[in-house]
Amino acid sequence: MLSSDQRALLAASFAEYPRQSKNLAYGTAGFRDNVACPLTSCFLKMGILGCLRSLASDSCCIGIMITASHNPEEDNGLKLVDYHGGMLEQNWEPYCEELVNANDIDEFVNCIEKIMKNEGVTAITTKSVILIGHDCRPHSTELAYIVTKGSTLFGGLCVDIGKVTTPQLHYIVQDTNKLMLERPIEWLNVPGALENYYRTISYGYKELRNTARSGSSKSINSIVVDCSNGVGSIALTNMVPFISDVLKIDIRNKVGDGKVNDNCGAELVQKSQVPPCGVDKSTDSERLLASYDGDADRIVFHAFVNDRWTLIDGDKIAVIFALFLSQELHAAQLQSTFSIGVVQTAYANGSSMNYLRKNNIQSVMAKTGVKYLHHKALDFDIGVYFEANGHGTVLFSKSFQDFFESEEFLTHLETSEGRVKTALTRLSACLQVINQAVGDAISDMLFVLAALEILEIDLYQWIGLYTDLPSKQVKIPCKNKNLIKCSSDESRVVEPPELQEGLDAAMKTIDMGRCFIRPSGTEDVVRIYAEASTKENTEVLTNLAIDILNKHINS
Ligand code: G16
Repeated sequence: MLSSDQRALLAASFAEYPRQSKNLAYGTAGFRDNVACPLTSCFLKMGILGCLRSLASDSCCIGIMITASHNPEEDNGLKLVDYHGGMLEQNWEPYCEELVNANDIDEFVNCIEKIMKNEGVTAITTKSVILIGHDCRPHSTELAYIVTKGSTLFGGLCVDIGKVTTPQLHYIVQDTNKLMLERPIEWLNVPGALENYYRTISYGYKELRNTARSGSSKSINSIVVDCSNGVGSIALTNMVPFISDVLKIDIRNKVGDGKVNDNCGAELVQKSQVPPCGVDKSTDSERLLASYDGDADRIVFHAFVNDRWTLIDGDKIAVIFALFLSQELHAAQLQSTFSIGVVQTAYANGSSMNYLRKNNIQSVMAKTGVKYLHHKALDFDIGVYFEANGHGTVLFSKSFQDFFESEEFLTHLETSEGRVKTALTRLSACLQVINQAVGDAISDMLFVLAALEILEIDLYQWIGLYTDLPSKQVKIPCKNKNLIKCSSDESRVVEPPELQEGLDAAMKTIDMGRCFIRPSGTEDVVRIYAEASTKENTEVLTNLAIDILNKHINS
């Protein structure tokens, strides 16, 4: 299917960027490794794959984000954004692995031709469109250039939109493809799409706040944000002019202040349960603090209150989202028309699950990884999904969105009064402030602030909604993490069975003990999570789990 000229071009690039020394796996969120791997060949090939995906989806644009997100600055990677704005469809992941791990030019070309045949791409044309975004790692710009090379080699129109957050790229891909159904590709307007991102989200936030009871003493009008020395500081700085009249944002750990994710950011704060550098008990006491990760698709909150530092993780964010949306759905009298549910993972603290249950909010479990949570959230009309690490958003079903865009809704809004009218206005504003494409630290932050204000829940009440069971997470380097296979929601180890038998026996000895082990999909480690009735019990259970892991896998 490929012409001899095309084969010759591919062969030249294959020689210029030799294959990395080891096999790479498409993990929890794309390819990710130390740049010394080297990753250049992988990036070139993903530029080509992006073209194939675009050609297979009627020339819709595809996004490629250069980032290793929460990983150390020395790592890099890429996340592929599919034409609908979500993560790459999972049936394309094996193609990615096959291309990236092709040993020679023949395997490489065969794989391209197989994809073309399977996906109905009859010829390589100039009709593919790729949008590239990148984070602020020192190597990201060069890697973005290599992706561009791969795409242009395949005749693709490749637009490097520069330093953006991962959720901004998802948003722009989603937005652009909606418009491209009606307009030709020449209309592609990246600055306009970015402007639309800031305008829409800030508009929705302000609309929501306008419906809050005025003069509430519970309003949170200022926030300190740790941007993990990452690209989130650029996006947040750009958002400030849109909202500075109602919210004061104090940005810490900006690009250039230090290495990406070094001693700061959502991953450190949530996993190690410590405050980041750049915030201080003496100056930041009793204030709401937030931490983004390196590409700003995660957020957790925290605060120095009553003389101690407290984490407010993704579970507590999910609870506010769910309480607010459920309250408004009922107030709008739409609870029998539209369903609502929350998707969490095995990392969700047991107390958050109990809290949701007590408040009659349905919650279900998914495997770790946004792509899995996203998929389950589609089962609801309002699907809130959140990982404890702060990655999450809300998905609204097509029928929900259609209703709020319909003539019927406008009439209903005009004729309704009082609490029903307010609830309809609020739900409609949620469609603006929430980035439905993917978890977004900026959008999540603004939504949660507005929701807290409307619910009249202050910082102290939010922290006290329920008490987290003491928990601990550790990561253990492992000789071969792939020996471990887990159940579909990753709460149990399936292989080797002795590992789970050991964990079951350990849990029985600990009051309210729960723990699980799973291989990471983004780092070369195995993760252990443990929770129990007390901090001491959690420590004991964690150590038991480490011993069991070492005995069965690392010995
Ligand atoms: C990615 C995924 C998240 C996942 C995290 C850790 O986050 O998008 O869903 O929770 O990796 O995954 P693992 O435990 O498999 O290493 P990010 O923000 O790093 O892209």
